[in-house]
Amino acid sequence: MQSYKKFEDTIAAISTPIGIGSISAVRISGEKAIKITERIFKARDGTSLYDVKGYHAKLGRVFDGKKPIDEAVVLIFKAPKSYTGEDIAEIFCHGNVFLIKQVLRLAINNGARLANPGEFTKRAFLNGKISLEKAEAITDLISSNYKTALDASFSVFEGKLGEKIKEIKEKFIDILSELNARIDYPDEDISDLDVVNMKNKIKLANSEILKLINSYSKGQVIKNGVKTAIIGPPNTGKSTLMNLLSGYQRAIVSDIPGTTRDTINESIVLGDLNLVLTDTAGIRETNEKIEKIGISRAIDMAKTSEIILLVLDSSKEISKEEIELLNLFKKDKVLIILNKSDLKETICIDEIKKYSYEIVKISAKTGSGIENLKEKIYKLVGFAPSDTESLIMINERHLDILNRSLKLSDDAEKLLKNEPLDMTSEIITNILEILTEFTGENINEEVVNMIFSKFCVGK
Ligand SMILES: Nc1nc2c(ncn2[C@@H]2O[C@H](COP(=O)(O)OP(=O)(O)OP(=O)(O)O)[C@@H](O)[C@H]2O)c(=O)[nH]1
Ligand SMILES: [Mg+2]
Repeated sequence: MQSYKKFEDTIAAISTPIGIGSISAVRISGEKAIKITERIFKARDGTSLYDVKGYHAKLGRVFDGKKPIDEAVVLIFKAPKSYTGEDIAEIFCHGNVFLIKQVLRLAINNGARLANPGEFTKRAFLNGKISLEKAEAITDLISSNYKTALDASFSVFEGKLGEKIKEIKEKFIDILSELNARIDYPDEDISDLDVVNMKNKIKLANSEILKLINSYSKGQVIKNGVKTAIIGPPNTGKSTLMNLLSGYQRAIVSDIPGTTRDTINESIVLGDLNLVLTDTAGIRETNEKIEKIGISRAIDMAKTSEIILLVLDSSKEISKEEIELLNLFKKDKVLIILNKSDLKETICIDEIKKYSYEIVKISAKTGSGIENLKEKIYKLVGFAPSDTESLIMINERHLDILNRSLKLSDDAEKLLKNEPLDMTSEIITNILEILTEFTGENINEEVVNMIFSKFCVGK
């Protein structure tokens, strides 16, 4: 049976975005939630909120003293059947910023305290309503800018990562019990430890941990997008490509070389992959002051990007400057785009092939070759569309837990010999303790506070 904590304060916050909308909500949670709401809200049918059952709503009016300020719906949740495990009243008003702030102020004047960031979810965690990794998945979910990141955090929220960790823990428990049987009952008639078999079991658990750790870099890619610079000489069609990928006329396109001066950013979705694109000034020798600044920005951008799309004009012969560009960057982050494939090909492809970059032919003007481009970008990033279907870790704390576990588990595997088994047993016990940090069962208060401080107010 879950025991529920009694928090002294009843907390309140605006739970909907601050802005104009059809409704806004104030959430009040704690022992006095209903008492406070009863002071500022009167149901139209005269029912006292104390008599309203959990999961039931009442239509009525919110009062500032004797003055009604808005018509509202109050939704009641009764402890322990609520998000926090406490009594909760949610007041739904019309979506006006001043109005909802006034309702919050009324709740506070009548005995609630303003909730800290993440405090509702923190109470839910401390009341055993959700595990820590699920609480974290809620922040990841709310802050996801991309659909794939949203899917990944939702699968953590649904408990998929928790299940995987449980499986790994069971593997270690199995190993530990075999070791401990021999340590605790040395005189009993138990067969000698099969060291090779035991090492294999540890290796298997290791490989499961490693799989999750490896998914983290993919998690970062889908969470933050891949920083991608579009660079190349002037007039090769960089801005045209930027516009094609963005789906609208983001950058100015013209046949005058040197059109783009500054860097231009746009986040785009390419199939299942998110790219943070930067279109840059065409690189060439120039004495023009502003253009020079733009070119140096382009080079800086290329250096700090994860991948570079180097756009060349395939209808022209390759220039000395282009050859210099080909020498400038690391091979594994560059994709050569031979643009203007709708025109007659003049560029000497063999010359470019010498540099052993990946090459793709497209026409940014007609859109031909885009599917090919997408595949080459996936390849360059090391991303497969099916990746989004497997379990992906996106949270840094989870990564840290798994890294620490993996290190110990490696040690355990190396250390394991026939005798003595005590050391290995101790290490495995440690791993199990570390893995428990996932759900937050044995985690200290400071860490809990740090995790919830990253939440937004009202969640
Ligand atoms: N035929 C053809 N023309 C293209 C293609 N892509 C771009 N262009 C034309 O090439 C010219 C230059 O295009 P931009 O996209 O402005 O080139 P840019 O590389 O951004 O040029 P700067 O900003 O000056 O560095 C424009 O007239 C475009 O219409 C293409 O695939 N085929
Ligand atoms: Mg341009």
